Amino acid sequence: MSEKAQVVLAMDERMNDESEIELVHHNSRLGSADDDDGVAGDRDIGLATAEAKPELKRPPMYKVLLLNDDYTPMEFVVHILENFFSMPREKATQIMLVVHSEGKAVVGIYPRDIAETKSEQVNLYAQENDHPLMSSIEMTD
Ligand code: TYC
Repeated sequence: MSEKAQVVLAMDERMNDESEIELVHHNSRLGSADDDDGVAGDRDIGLATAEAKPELKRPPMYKVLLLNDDYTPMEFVVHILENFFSMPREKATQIMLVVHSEGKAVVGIYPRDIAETKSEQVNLYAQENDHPLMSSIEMTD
């Protein structure tokens, strides 16, 4: 039986770089046989590992807002909502009217990269079509 301490690190798909491994020291177990707990020979070497609970955080989500203006045709806004936000025509029309009367509306909620990309795509597409329509993003509370 070696006196050297050996640590068995176990990582699985639930763990990430910030996951912690908790070391549990077993006293007076030297010479114990391998057991069937899935950690090879932990009792042989006096150390076993217990996985700390992986702390999985959901990514922060961002709202994509559509802003009103006086010039973009309503039909163009409906087209945007159908094609960039996969809304059926009826819902797209309702949301367009909310933006028109309230000044803005949330048209989708996504992880940051996706929200940024959607908003940029909408702004670019509106610009290419010579409409002043703008969207922006905002972190959810
Ligand atoms: N206010 C615009 C009009 O009267 C319509 C409009 C709706 C523009 C929604 C932008 O995000 C918008 N033609």
